[in-house]
Amino acid sequence: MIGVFDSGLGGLTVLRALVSRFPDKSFIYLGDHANVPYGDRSSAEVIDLTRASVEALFAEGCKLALLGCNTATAVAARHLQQTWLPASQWREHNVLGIVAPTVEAATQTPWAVSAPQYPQKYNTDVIGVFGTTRTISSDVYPEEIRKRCPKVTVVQQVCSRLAGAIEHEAPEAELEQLVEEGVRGLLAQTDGIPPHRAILGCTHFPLVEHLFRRHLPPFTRILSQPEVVADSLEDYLARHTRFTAGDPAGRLTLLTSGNPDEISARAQVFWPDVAAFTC
Ligand code: DGN
Repeated sequence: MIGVFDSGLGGLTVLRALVSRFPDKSFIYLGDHANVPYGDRSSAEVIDLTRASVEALFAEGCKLALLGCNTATAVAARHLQQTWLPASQWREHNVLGIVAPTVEAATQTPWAVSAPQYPQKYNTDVIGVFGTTRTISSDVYPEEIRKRCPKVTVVQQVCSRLAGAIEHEAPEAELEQLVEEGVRGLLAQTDGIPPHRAILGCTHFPLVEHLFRRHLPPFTRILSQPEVVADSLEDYLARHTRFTAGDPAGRLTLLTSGNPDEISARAQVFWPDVAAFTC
């Protein structure tokens, strides 16, 4: 079984893409709703909470845990993979993050300098990254992007309240205001030059992608992190069959550290037929 983890509901955007890409695989999702949001927590807290959730997924029978959370990936993935896992009872298991595949996709295709829809006057390589405070302050996106494309300009923007507002079902107008503030903040750093492509570097943000679309110029390409992660996992599973060998086919279990009834109701936006979360 493949475990997918997020601080809350955001990772369901990733899970939805995975379930549709791998209908025969079985997934257990764990949302740490008792502790969401993670974005403004200290690194030590994010590491501890992420490790506890990964252990819970392993204890449920997952051999692979995917951090469907940029904050957890930015802060905890390397520690879990390189320090904690090898010294733990789970050393045959693995933890995957979602930043590397996102960076790979964002830097893969030829630069928009040659894209006809991109106005010549903005002929500069710019990638915009929107994320939580912790993800942005980790600098993981600019560092990883520059390793692959040293000449690219990476502009980052914290959208500190957005994930929490999405999680707690804030009204659309409030969400739009937060998105608009984020886009304005990003453009203010580039003298108004819009990014060629934008990374919604928080798995909650695809739930308001339409609002980012509304406030970003039409020629800015918004990267779909859930699809990119599904592509990357497909490649990984083809090379590492042992993580899913012998699994039951097509099961989906949703777990939460929060209130199962409340979360179940929200998850039905994604899967109307998924009955309930278990704690
Ligand atoms: N969805 C998470 C992310 O991708 O960063 C975290 C949201 C949060 O807990 N603030």
